[in-house]
Amino acid sequence: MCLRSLIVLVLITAVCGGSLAPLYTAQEPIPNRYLLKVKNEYVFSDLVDDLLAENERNAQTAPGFGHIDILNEMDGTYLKILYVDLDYKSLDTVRKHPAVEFVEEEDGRPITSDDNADLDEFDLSGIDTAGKRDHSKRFTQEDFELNQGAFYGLDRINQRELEPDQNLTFAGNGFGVNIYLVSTGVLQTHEDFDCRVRMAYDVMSKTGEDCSGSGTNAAGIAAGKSVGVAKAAMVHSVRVHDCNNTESTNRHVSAIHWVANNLAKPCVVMLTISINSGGKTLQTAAESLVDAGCVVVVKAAPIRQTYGKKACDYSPGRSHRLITVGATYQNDGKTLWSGDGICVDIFAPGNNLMTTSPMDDGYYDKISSPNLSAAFVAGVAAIHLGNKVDAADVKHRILSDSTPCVVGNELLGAPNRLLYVDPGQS
Ligand SMILES: [Ca+2]
Repeated sequence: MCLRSLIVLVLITAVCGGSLAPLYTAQEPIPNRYLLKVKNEYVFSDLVDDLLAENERNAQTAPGFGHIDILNEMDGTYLKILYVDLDYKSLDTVRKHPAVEFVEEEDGRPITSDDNADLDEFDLSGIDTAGKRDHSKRFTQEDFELNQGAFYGLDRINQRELEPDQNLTFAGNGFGVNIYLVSTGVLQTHEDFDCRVRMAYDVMSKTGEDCSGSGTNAAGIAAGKSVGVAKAAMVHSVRVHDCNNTESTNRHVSAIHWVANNLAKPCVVMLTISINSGGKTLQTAAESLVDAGCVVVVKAAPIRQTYGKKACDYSPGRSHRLITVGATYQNDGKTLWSGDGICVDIFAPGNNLMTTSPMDDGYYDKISSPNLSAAFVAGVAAIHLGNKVDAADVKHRILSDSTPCVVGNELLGAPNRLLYVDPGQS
């Protein structure tokens, strides 16, 4: 083919918009619902105008056919997403638009961050209590003393050896650092938070109340004054799960969009969501928070579906730009229910730990959850940020500080690193 013909072909292709943006499918798609990732360099409103005009044309030429309804506009500096309802006639039109980077079907699966459900199949060894809440008890000082083992996480991460030394101190407290917890809400008034939890945003326009537990449990480990790591950090609760634990990708992306547009730095974002198959938009959204200057922490995989599963199969944890956390027992072994494989960045305690309960102000839960492992890392990230480590360097700092070669059990390619933070002066 001569050069001139080639140029003409390229021009025709460009003018006709011949290439289709990738379409990512969902396991259980909601009919007609799509998330459109808009290229960051494109003027968002221009795309909206084009789609509205196309919808108008279709309404006039073929009523009831080819509709495009815009349901949610997320136009941010680092993330531009449109949530739309459209029929198949308009799908290719949308995919051909030069502003559209990719299209993903909205997933209708019930997805949940509540990892504390009934999980009898994991309770195999007698030490694995995943999903068994020693539920919501008002612990007395005596209870705390009798349950020192439930604080093994705090004790373990500030020392290299397995044998606990009862020292739970850290070189820093995360003062001035903002932890955004995108989850089920947080019991703001709990005594262990010392007024450091703020109801930042509720995607469902409710009160931000935690009716599930994952959020309050994770907030305790990340920032509780007695059960947590960053004892002076602020927690901004962003609620995305309703009380039935139903949710949608759109809702999560909306929450992430809100965080990106409202964040105060320095910032750590912890997401308790983790979905298998698909999740391209969710992963892109989570990565946009790194672009915005935050450290982003997620669990390796959800507890219910994890047995035998790789972290790489889950979004957003498969992203190498986030910190993806696997879970260990008190003996440093990887838990049966932890995600593993090469997409894990680090391991942290996650089994049978004491943390704040959503039930009432003075109540505590003794639970197991991969969200708790991620919360330990979020707390340590907050300590580093509070100690003026640059956000862009925090992941490297956490990985290089980690204790190597102590995590037991088959890791299936995951790096053998256990979370470590300096104990400081005790
Ligand atoms: Ca210790």
